[in-house]
Amino acid sequence: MAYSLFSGGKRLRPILTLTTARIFSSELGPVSALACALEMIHTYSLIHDDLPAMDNDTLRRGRPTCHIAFGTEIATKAGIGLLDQALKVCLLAHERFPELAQPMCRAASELFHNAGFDGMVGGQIADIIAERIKVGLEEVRSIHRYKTAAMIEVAIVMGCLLYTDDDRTIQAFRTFGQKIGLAFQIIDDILDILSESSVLGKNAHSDLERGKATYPALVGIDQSRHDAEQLIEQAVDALSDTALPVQILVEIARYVYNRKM
Ligand code: GRG
Repeated sequence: MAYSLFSGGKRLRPILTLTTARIFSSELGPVSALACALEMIHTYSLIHDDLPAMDNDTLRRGRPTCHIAFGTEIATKAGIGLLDQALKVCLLAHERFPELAQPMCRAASELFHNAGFDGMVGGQIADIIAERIKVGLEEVRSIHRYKTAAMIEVAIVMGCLLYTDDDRTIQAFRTFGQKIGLAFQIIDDILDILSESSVLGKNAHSDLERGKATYPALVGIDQSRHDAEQLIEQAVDALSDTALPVQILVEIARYVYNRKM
């Protein structure tokens, strides 16, 4: 669990949670617990995604994948252990900050909702099925939405739920998260084609080797870049009505588009 959790990674999701929270407050203790839980769930998903029965990858975050380092049995348990730990961190934080019990509960339940069958796990199952049948762009977009964007969306939404219950504000941040989440996966698919394992810290060209119907495989790299850029602009637009100091989030959105790993 520690090997994978502390082996680096961009920490994009917890950074999004904390950056969003800082727009509303300088008191980040309670939301930090949620950000850590999110990164634990994300790390478990990477461990399981790399397993021989899944993508069978050997490199992750610049190091041998968890099952290469410890074997499939231990890696499987490490993933489940991180998911358990995420729940424990949320429950302990809930106990430690009783004055925030209600919004913490709402944030944690949205986290586990988006991580589960109605989010990341469901998207991963759709992705597995899509490898066995022919799928088009709409299906690929839907897979991206559940498999990847759901966790990025909840990263942002958790960052505001503890500080506001204004539905319009929450919806603006939610839209921002959904849009950059979709752009993130399109860019990920482009990097899988154009980049190298040594830069990515994970196995490059794996989608090509598996013959996966990715976004660039269906519409080409230029169109994919264009669509990702449009999603980033739509994300930035969604925040523009909030009249909040969102500049750092806007910069992170641009990073999602320009990232090299
Ligand atoms: C068997 C149903 C089933 C699930 C297996 C849920 C799951 C495990 C995997 C989730 C799917 C997944 C790995 C989505 C990909 C999202 C993605 C592009 C991850 C890489 O995120 P980065 O680039 O990684 O932020 P770092 O290492 O920087 O944190």
